[in-house]
Amino acid sequence: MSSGKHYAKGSSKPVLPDDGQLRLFSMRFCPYAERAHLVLNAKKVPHHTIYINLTEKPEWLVDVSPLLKVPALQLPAEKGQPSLIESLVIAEYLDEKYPQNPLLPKDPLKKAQDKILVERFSGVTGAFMKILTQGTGLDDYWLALDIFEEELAKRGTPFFGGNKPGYVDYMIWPWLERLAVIGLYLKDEYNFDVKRFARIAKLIELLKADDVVKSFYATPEQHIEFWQSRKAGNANYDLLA
Ligand SMILES: N[C@@H](CCC(=O)N[C@@H](CS)C(=O)NCC(=O)O)C(=O)O
Repeated sequence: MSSGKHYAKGSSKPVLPDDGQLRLFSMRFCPYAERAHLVLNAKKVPHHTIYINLTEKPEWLVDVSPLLKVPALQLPAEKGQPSLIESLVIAEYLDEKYPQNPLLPKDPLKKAQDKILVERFSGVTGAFMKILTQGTGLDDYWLALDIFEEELAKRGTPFFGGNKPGYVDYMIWPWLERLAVIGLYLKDEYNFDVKRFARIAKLIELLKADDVVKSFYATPEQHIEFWQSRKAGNANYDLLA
């Protein structure tokens, strides 16, 4: 449940039904929060979404997110109604708590390897931020993405999770969704090499058709519009509301 509108400073805390459902504190264009949306949707876990204006944060955000970041996931059915933060912690918690449609492998080694792979994705996320904020870093982006192309070749499956999307696929998807944003942003300088990234290109196509991904998708044009509004100092959080 959510109107899609972002709560800002001065707003009173939303009054939600006392139904024990999980509460996800999010921001519509945050790739880290998107991870949590994807896992909740992959497992069809009923939940409430509370969108947060991150420029003018509501005073009550600190009650659920001590570092004032999203995502934060509040667990109203647990004693003391604790909250979790950090997208990867949230994803792993949800995967363990809701065993339907498991995302991480059960085998401890394979599970550790998937988690390492997602850690290594920080090369891509770091380069992405640098490109959008400083206009440089495209070569570093491709070098970081090489690791993922090679790993898909090694696994020999369409998804990192095998024949269906798994933990790695959903954890990296928010940035794959935003790959075309780099194209819109850098225009002629953008040199995505379909041969070098044949498997990643195919993975993007497959994931775009995945119902879970479709449940929380924004177009490159929408992403760039949000990004430009943010850069101009008046972030349009409610662009899709
Ligand atoms: N490591 C965190 C990163 C979360 C994060 O940086 N979220 C951003 C929005 S995309 C945020 O809340 N920024 C607000 C701030 O830093 O004040 C995670 O994986 O959840």
